[in-house]
Amino acid sequence: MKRALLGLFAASAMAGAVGTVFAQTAAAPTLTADEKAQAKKIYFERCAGCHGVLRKGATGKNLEPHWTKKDKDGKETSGGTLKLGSARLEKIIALGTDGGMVNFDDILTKDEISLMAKYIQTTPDIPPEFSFKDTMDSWKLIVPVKDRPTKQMNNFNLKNMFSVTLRDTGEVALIDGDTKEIRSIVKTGYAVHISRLSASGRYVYVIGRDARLSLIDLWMEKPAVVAEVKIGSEARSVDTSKFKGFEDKYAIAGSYWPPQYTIMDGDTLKPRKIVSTRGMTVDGEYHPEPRVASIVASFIKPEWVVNIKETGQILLVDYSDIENLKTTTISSAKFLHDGGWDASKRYFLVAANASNKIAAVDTKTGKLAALVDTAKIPHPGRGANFTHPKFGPVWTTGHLGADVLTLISTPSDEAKNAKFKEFNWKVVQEVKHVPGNLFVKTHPISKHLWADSPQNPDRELAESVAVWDMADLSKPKKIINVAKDSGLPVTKATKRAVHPEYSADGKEVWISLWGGKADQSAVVVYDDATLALKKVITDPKIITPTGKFNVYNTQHDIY
Ligand code: DHE
Repeated sequence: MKRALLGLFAASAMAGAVGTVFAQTAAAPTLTADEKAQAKKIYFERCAGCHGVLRKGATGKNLEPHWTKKDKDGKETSGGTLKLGSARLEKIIALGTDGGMVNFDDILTKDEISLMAKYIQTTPDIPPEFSFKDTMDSWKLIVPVKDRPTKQMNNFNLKNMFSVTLRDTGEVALIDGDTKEIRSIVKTGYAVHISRLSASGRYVYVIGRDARLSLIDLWMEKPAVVAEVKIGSEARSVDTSKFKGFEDKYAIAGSYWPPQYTIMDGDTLKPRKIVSTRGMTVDGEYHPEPRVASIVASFIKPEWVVNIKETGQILLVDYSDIENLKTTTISSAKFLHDGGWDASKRYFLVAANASNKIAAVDTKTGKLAALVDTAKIPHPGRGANFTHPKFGPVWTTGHLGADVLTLISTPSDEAKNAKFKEFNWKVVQEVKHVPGNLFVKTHPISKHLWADSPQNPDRELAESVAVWDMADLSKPKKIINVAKDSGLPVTKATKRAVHPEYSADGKEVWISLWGGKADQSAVVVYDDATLALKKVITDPKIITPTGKFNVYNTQHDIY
């Protein structure tokens, strides 16, 4: 069965068509209360990430009734805009589009598809807000600080522990990087998304799509959740305070709904402050749902870089005095998503994905350093830094929507790299890959650059990763079929090879096989120097592994 190219990350030229007035539309289809409740649930689980809770569009299309319903006279166009209606919507939901919408005919039943086609012609529901009191009421301190160990109680090499997202079971597996044994499986939020580390490396913060934030203490004999809080109803990002003197002091988590970020105490998750992100886009339009995309902690100032998706505003939030919070607002480009530091950790590079740009912020001066045009839909994860033989330090992003990896020259360590200044903030090379890439990765001691392609419609490519020799990128890349290497039985669902992550010593690369919801899957480990298969970590509990976060590399932002 075909799976459209961009999968969950559908992109569109219609993105962000906010507030347009269209011709009078026909009455919306009616739904019973039960149908509406069912459709709302499906929308939250499957659609909101790309199209937005208010359906105003971002990575996915605008899905408001002025566009999804036919006109009163049944016309399918208005002012040059294509109108949809039930039959066309059902087809799009079932089969996807060349524009990037995923096909859902292998996930939803025919009745569910028809229900969703009707639901998105109705006026979007506005979900409730989430106040400071709601956040406080949800807060659970499971093990108070005074009852926690005062030293590490296990003999694990915590530096080389991996927090592995088990997406569809709402858990993370803590896997020992030395022995490859599962040390603990911890219940977290719904469709758990990312893990981040405290500055000390003791605490793991895990955020679920349902905005449940879990704090795991790695010092316990068996690492477990010691605190939990809900920071809204939908979320994707979390980080901690990493500047000297503030280590492990605060955590910050960003929500998609309501659009706001929450600052908490780092060791308990006790809420301290909530800040709304509603406001003006870089184009000067008010946006009611500017979602918080990536957040990263600066090492050179007590600041977080908070990227606001729909408005394209990058916030530098100074946490040195959270009662009197100071924020620098930097205009970049709309649809900010994921990103990472350059090698010097002075510049943060973030994809404005549906704008086909990378924005670079200079966190030393608090100013935009550059806005770089790239190929379609950059998706760096946190990117990959290395020294290019001709262009000096570069930061790399892959693309969901283009068949290249883009290398951007960065000024990292200006004194040492003055001779490369003329290239700074330019795309110095595009390396041929395949579309449907999500993550790239390398390590300071490695000579290899790894890239996945899990969203590629070709099963073989989705199940493989590509590896380049960074000393000579013109050499043919090596393709590794991770699904075949795993030795797991072939099942109906594609086993998408996703998210390369290095071990703490930079000698191994771990790749997840993101298989079907009911399929036992694996994390496959390769030797980075020889590219030989080293170990297949599998277990009945390894279901839908996706992101993996090595403690040391995540703690120090090594990539
Ligand atoms: Fe992610 C990072 C949002 C779908 C795996 N993802 C991020 C970040 C954001 C984001 C904003 C950056 C967080 C940060 O650095 O603070 N992701 C979204 C979506 O809105 C989207 C497109 C749709 C959705 O409904 O959620 C989405 N993401 C996915 C997936 O389907 C992936 C592939 C599998 C999964 O586990 O859900 C996925 N996203 C990841 C991973 C990272 C991530 C592994 C962290 C990468 C890293 O190395 O730091």
